Amino acid sequence: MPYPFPAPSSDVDAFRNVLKKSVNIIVVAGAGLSAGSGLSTFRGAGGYWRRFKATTLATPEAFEKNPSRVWQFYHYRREFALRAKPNAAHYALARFTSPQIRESICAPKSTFTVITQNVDGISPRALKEVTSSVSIPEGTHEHPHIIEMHGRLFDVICAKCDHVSWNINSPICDALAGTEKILEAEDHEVNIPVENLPRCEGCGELARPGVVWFGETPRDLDLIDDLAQNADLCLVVGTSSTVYPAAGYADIVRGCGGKVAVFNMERTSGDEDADFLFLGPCEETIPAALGIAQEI
Ligand code: BJW
Ligand code: ZN
Repeated sequence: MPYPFPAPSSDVDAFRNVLKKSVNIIVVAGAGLSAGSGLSTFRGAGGYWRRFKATTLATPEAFEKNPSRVWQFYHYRREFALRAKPNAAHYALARFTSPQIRESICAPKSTFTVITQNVDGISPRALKEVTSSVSIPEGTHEHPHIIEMHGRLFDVICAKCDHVSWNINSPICDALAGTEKILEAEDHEVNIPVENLPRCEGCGELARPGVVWFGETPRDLDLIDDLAQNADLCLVVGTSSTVYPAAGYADIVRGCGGKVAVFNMERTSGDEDADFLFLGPCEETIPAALGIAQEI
């Protein structure tokens, strides 16, 4: 046997045999899950907005320095996400949430949780859509079907009093209207006064997007740790596995004796340790590996 582990397999039948024995299954998803819906990823060629690296705008410091620019970035992404449609990978994962569908594919009484780093709200939307055709029990606070660990684009949080409101208005405020069409240089940058940016519904102070920036604590970490420690299979879908703590969940699963399957367009950090590696667009590889046809 090669040292330290054999190379990951891309054998779908072998993967299905593992699924058949799996009781607690988690997915750790990233921007690549929504790439097939037309959304940009964070790293690589697509990871720029105007001339800025997306990751440099996803920080509390960037917001403090230039809330107008950061709000324009998030307004652009809100507008895009609102109009984007779930792709075949979102739908396959949503359908897999149905215990009836898993019954013939996984071990009896299996559980399935999608832990997504994405803030675009497309996975919850796909889940809502498929519940009209497949039976899915309501998720609960303790056992949600989807955990949006980096927050949600459509939550707006007060930067002062922490009041949270769900807001899908398009545009979110008059001053941001049309700025999503400005795509290039700094010359065209509109500087919106803070009083015209989104404000807290409660206290009227400046509000911010309800997402988790670098240096902030992701949501539901205790719940996710529990899920990872008890998982016997982890599907790592469309993430570069470079941002922690999400990048560490596959290791936790493996450390507790579970298996890991990576679905990505390209080789990513740590995938050599995975049991399975399915290279290609996840909107093709996920439905194929799970054996779930798109029926929506
Ligand atoms: C396809 C595809 C297709 C394309 N099909 N595939 C060591 C340990 C712990 C923490 C740290 C550490 N070192 C540093 C830290 C801190 C930091 C960190 O990890 N930094 C790294 C850069 C090193 N982490 C944090 O600050 C986090 N907080 C934290 O650690 O708090 C402390 C704490 C921890 C634990 C307990 C208690 C306290 C917070 C991280 C927040 C990240 N925020 C962002 C922005 C969110 C809002 C927004 O969307 O704007 O999250 S940054 C950005 O990166 C975003 C993403 O969710 C995240 C991950 O990116 P993702 O999804 O992987 O995207 P890409 O672009 O990198 O990859 C896409 C992949 O898809 C590629 O591989 C493509 O090939 C692939 N792909 N098309 C399949 N069709
Ligand atoms: Zn407030």
